[in-house]
Amino acid sequence: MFGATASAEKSRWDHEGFHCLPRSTVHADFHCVTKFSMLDSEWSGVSAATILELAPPAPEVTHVMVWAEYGYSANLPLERFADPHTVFATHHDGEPLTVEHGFPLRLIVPQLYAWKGPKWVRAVEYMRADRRGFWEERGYHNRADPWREQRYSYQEEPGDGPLR
Ligand SMILES: Nc1nc2c(c(=O)[nH]1)N[C@H]1C(S)=C(S)[C@@H](COP(=O)(O)O)O[C@H]1N2
Ligand SMILES: [Mo]
Repeated sequence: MFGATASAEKSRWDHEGFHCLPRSTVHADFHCVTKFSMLDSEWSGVSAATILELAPPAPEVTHVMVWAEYGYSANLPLERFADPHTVFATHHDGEPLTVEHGFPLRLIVPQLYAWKGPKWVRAVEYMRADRRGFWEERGYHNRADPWREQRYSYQEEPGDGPLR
Protein backbone atom coordinates (compact mmCIF):
# COMPACT_ATOMS: atom_id res chain seq x y z
CA MET A 1 0.00 0.00 0.00
CA PHE A 2 1.55 3.28 -1.07
CA GLY A 3 0.60 6.75 -2.25
CA ALA A 4 -1.63 8.83 0.03
CA THR A 5 -1.70 6.60 3.12
CA ALA A 6 -3.00 8.03 6.40
CA SER A 7 0.36 7.51 8.10
CA ALA A 8 2.40 8.68 5.06
CA GLU A 9 4.19 5.32 5.37
CA LYS A 10 4.00 2.33 3.07
CA SER A 11 2.66 -0.99 4.31
CA ARG A 12 3.60 -4.35 2.93
CA TRP A 13 2.94 -8.02 3.61
CA ASP A 14 5.03 -10.96 2.62
CA HIS A 15 3.38 -14.17 1.51
CA GLU A 16 3.28 -15.65 5.01
CA GLY A 17 2.09 -12.47 6.66
CA PHE A 18 -0.69 -12.08 4.12
CA HIS A 19 -1.91 -15.61 4.78
CA CYS A 20 -2.27 -14.77 8.50
CA LEU A 21 -4.78 -11.97 7.84
CA PRO A 22 -8.50 -12.54 8.51
CA ARG A 23 -10.07 -14.23 5.51
CA SER A 24 -13.32 -13.88 3.67
CA THR A 25 -15.12 -15.64 0.87
CA VAL A 26 -17.32 -14.15 -1.84
CA HIS A 27 -19.47 -15.58 -4.57
CA ALA A 28 -19.18 -13.69 -7.80
CA ASP A 29 -20.05 -13.79 -11.44
CA PHE A 30 -17.17 -13.10 -13.75
CA HIS A 31 -17.67 -11.02 -16.88
CA CYS A 32 -14.99 -10.60 -19.47
CA VAL A 33 -15.73 -7.74 -21.82
CA THR A 34 -14.89 -9.64 -24.98
CA LYS A 35 -15.53 -13.23 -24.06
CA PHE A 36 -17.46 -15.26 -21.55
CA SER A 37 -19.35 -14.79 -18.38
CA MET A 38 -18.52 -17.34 -15.74
CA LEU A 39 -21.36 -17.50 -13.27
CA ASP A 40 -21.12 -17.98 -9.52
CA SER A 41 -17.54 -18.75 -8.67
CA GLU A 42 -16.30 -18.81 -5.11
CA TRP A 43 -13.27 -16.68 -4.31
CA SER A 44 -11.55 -16.53 -0.96
CA GLY A 45 -8.77 -14.42 0.38
CA VAL A 46 -8.53 -11.13 2.24
CA SER A 47 -11.18 -8.50 1.70
CA ALA A 48 -10.07 -5.08 0.52
CA ALA A 49 -12.01 -3.70 3.50
CA THR A 50 -9.63 -5.53 5.84
CA ILE A 51 -6.63 -4.09 4.03
CA LEU A 52 -8.19 -0.61 4.27
CA GLU A 53 -8.47 -1.03 8.04
CA LEU A 54 -4.90 -2.22 8.44
CA ALA A 55 -3.38 0.40 6.14
CA PRO A 56 -5.88 3.25 5.98
CA PRO A 57 -5.83 5.92 3.28
CA ALA A 58 -5.51 9.64 3.97
CA PRO A 59 -8.89 11.38 4.24
CA GLU A 60 -8.58 13.00 0.78
CA VAL A 61 -8.25 9.69 -1.04
CA THR A 62 -11.01 9.16 -3.62
CA HIS A 63 -9.62 6.36 -5.84
CA VAL A 64 -7.16 3.51 -5.84
CA MET A 65 -4.89 2.08 -8.53
CA VAL A 66 -4.29 -1.64 -8.21
CA TRP A 67 -0.91 -2.54 -9.71
CA ALA A 68 0.17 -5.91 -11.02
CA GLU A 69 3.07 -7.66 -12.71
CA TYR A 70 4.11 -6.45 -16.16
CA GLY A 71 2.83 -2.93 -15.57
CA TYR A 72 -0.84 -3.90 -15.57
CA SER A 73 -3.09 -1.66 -13.51
CA ALA A 74 -6.76 -0.92 -12.90
CA ASN A 75 -8.35 2.07 -11.19
CA LEU A 76 -11.35 1.94 -8.87
CA PRO A 77 -13.31 4.47 -6.83
CA LEU A 78 -12.47 4.06 -3.15
CA GLU A 79 -16.05 3.13 -2.23
CA ARG A 80 -16.04 0.30 -4.80
CA PHE A 81 -12.71 -0.96 -3.46
CA ALA A 82 -14.11 -0.75 0.09
CA ASP A 83 -17.17 -2.84 -0.80
CA PRO A 84 -17.16 -5.99 1.38
CA HIS A 85 -17.38 -8.11 -1.79
CA THR A 86 -14.07 -6.84 -3.16
CA VAL A 87 -11.46 -9.41 -2.24
CA PHE A 88 -7.77 -10.10 -2.80
CA ALA A 89 -8.23 -13.73 -3.72
CA THR A 90 -5.74 -16.49 -3.07
CA HIS A 91 -8.21 -19.31 -3.81
CA HIS A 92 -10.89 -20.04 -6.42
CA ASP A 93 -13.57 -22.66 -5.71
CA GLY A 94 -11.48 -23.94 -2.81
CA GLU A 95 -8.27 -24.44 -4.78
CA PRO A 96 -5.19 -22.20 -4.71
CA LEU A 97 -5.06 -19.92 -7.75
CA THR A 98 -3.07 -21.23 -10.66
CA VAL A 99 -0.30 -19.06 -12.02
CA GLU A 100 -2.28 -18.52 -15.20
CA HIS A 101 -5.22 -17.18 -13.21
CA GLY A 102 -3.25 -14.88 -10.94
CA PHE A 103 -1.28 -16.79 -8.28
CA PRO A 104 -0.38 -15.66 -5.68
CA LEU A 105 -2.97 -12.91 -5.54
CA ARG A 106 -5.63 -11.42 -7.74
CA LEU A 107 -8.28 -8.82 -7.07
CA ILE A 108 -11.93 -9.79 -7.53
CA VAL A 109 -14.47 -6.99 -7.93
CA PRO A 110 -17.68 -8.94 -8.39
CA GLN A 111 -19.83 -6.14 -9.79
CA LEU A 112 -17.44 -5.02 -12.54
CA TYR A 113 -15.98 -6.31 -15.77
CA ALA A 114 -13.05 -8.61 -15.16
CA TRP A 115 -10.34 -6.29 -16.46
CA LYS A 116 -10.90 -4.31 -13.20
CA GLY A 117 -9.48 -7.34 -11.39
CA PRO A 118 -5.71 -7.51 -11.83
CA LYS A 119 -4.01 -10.90 -11.58
CA TRP A 120 -0.55 -11.15 -9.94
CA VAL A 121 -1.22 -8.09 -7.74
CA ARG A 122 1.85 -6.24 -6.49
CA ALA A 123 0.61 -3.03 -4.91
CA VAL A 124 -2.23 -0.64 -4.29
CA GLU A 125 -1.79 3.09 -4.73
CA TYR A 126 -4.05 5.50 -2.81
CA MET A 127 -4.92 8.46 -5.01
CA ARG A 128 -6.40 11.90 -4.38
CA ALA A 129 -7.98 11.97 -7.86
CA ASP A 130 -9.03 9.46 -10.47
CA ARG A 131 -6.50 8.25 -13.04
CA ARG A 132 -6.93 5.66 -15.78
CA GLY A 133 -5.44 2.21 -15.49
CA PHE A 134 -4.02 0.02 -18.26
CA TRP A 135 -7.21 -0.75 -20.21
CA GLU A 136 -8.96 2.45 -19.22
CA GLU A 137 -6.20 4.34 -21.02
CA ARG A 138 -6.66 2.11 -24.08
CA GLY A 139 -10.31 2.58 -24.83
CA TYR A 140 -12.13 0.67 -22.11
CA HIS A 141 -14.80 2.24 -19.96
CA ASN A 142 -13.60 3.93 -16.77
CA ARG A 143 -16.48 2.51 -14.69
CA ALA A 144 -16.99 -0.94 -16.24
CA ASP A 145 -20.41 -1.93 -14.90
CA PRO A 146 -21.55 -5.00 -16.88
CA TRP A 147 -25.24 -4.41 -16.04
CA ARG A 148 -24.94 -1.06 -17.80
CA GLU A 149 -22.78 -2.59 -20.51
CA GLN A 150 -20.10 0.01 -19.85
CA ARG A 151 -17.49 -1.55 -22.12
CA TYR A 152 -15.78 1.21 -24.07
CA SER A 153 -14.65 4.70 -23.25
CA TYR A 154 -16.72 6.23 -26.08
CA GLN A 155 -19.76 5.23 -24.00
CA GLU A 156 -18.60 7.36 -21.08
CA GLU A 157 -20.74 10.25 -19.96
CA PRO A 158 -19.42 13.42 -18.37
CA GLY A 159 -18.27 12.61 -14.85
CA ASP A 160 -17.58 8.92 -15.57
CA GLY A 161 -13.84 9.44 -15.69
CA PRO A 162 -10.88 11.79 -15.74
CA LEU A 163 -10.18 13.53 -19.04
CA ARG A 164 -7.90 11.63 -21.37
N1 LIG B 1 -2.21 -8.59 -14.48
C1 LIG B 1 -3.23 -8.76 -15.33
N2 LIG B 1 -4.47 -8.94 -14.81
C2 LIG B 1 -5.53 -9.11 -15.64
C3 LIG B 1 -5.38 -9.07 -17.04
C4 LIG B 1 -4.06 -8.88 -17.55
O1 LIG B 1 -3.84 -8.84 -18.77
N3 LIG B 1 -3.01 -8.73 -16.66
N4 LIG B 1 -6.49 -9.23 -17.86
C5 LIG B 1 -7.81 -8.94 -17.27
C6 LIG B 1 -8.92 -9.40 -18.12
S1 LIG B 1 -9.30 -8.48 -19.49
C7 LIG B 1 -9.67 -10.51 -17.81
S2 LIG B 1 -11.03 -10.99 -18.71
C8 LIG B 1 -9.30 -11.38 -16.66
C9 LIG B 1 -9.07 -12.80 -17.13
O2 LIG B 1 -8.88 -13.64 -16.03
P1 LIG B 1 -8.56 -15.19 -16.22
O3 LIG B 1 -7.30 -15.28 -17.02
O4 LIG B 1 -8.43 -15.74 -14.86
O5 LIG B 1 -9.72 -15.77 -16.97
O6 LIG B 1 -8.13 -10.94 -15.99
C10 LIG B 1 -7.95 -9.54 -15.88
N5 LIG B 1 -6.77 -9.29 -15.07
MO1 LIG C 1 -11.16 -9.42 -20.46
